[in-house]
Amino acid sequence: MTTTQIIVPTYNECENINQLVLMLLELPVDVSVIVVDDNSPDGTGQLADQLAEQHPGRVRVIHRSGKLGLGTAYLAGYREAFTLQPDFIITMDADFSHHPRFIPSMVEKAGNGFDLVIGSRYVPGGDTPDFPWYRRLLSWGANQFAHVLLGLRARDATAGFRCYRREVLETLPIDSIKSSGYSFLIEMLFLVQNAGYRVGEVPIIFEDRKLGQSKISQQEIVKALNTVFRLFFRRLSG
Ligand SMILES: Nc1nc2c(ncn2[C@@H]2O[C@H](COP(=O)(O)OP(=O)(O)O)[C@@H](O)[C@H]2O)c(=O)[nH]1
Ligand SMILES: [Mg+2]
Repeated sequence: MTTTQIIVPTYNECENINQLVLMLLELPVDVSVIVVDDNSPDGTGQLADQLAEQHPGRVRVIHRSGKLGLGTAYLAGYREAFTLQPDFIITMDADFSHHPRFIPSMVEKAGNGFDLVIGSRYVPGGDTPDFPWYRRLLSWGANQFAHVLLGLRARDATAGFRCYRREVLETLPIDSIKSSGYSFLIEMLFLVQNAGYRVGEVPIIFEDRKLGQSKISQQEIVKALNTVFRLFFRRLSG
């Protein structure tokens, strides 16, 4: 059986973290979990420590001093995962928008020759049932930019629910990525596709979080546009 490390960045997810980690550990795939907590004021980091104590070897926690952003949280998680040499590395939100039930199909596809598998809202079978029209429009617009300006082929270029082949991640110049949040995800996909790796998507139903609050601001969208233009000019200059 293959091994998978799941990276879960957290900031104030005390209502979600316990249930999420327990659900992940019960999946019919060999997974372990790395929580990257940015000193959440609500005590998520302590809850994660308790989970690590209860499940030695299967749950690890990286504590950072304060809210340093999603991009660098992923990077810290990757670095820890590299030391454990799993076959696959998954990233996901802690809020159940990325539901654990989709992980087996993502891992299966990654095992069938795909270097990156995206848990995708925009392939047949995927959906965002809770999105009001303006969020659909915004998300559609962001993907149009990514497709037209950057030539990205994945239908869902901004999704954070991803399964990478570990060897592929290790070859990418990820430490050079400056952007965070949605921008980070677009830049990662840009690197993967341009290195000639194979990208696949499996459908997911993306439900809005029931507990806790979103930490991603509208400002992130503007930053993501910035990133798209920066990468567009990099693409133009070869
Ligand atoms: N470690 C860390 N995690 C973060 C940070 N910002 C957001 N997160 C986590 O990253 C995931 C995505 O954030 P979320 O608020 O759900 O964004 P949204 O899904 O775009 O609304 C969640 O698990 C958050 O707890 C951060 O600065 N540091
Ligand atoms: Mg979320």
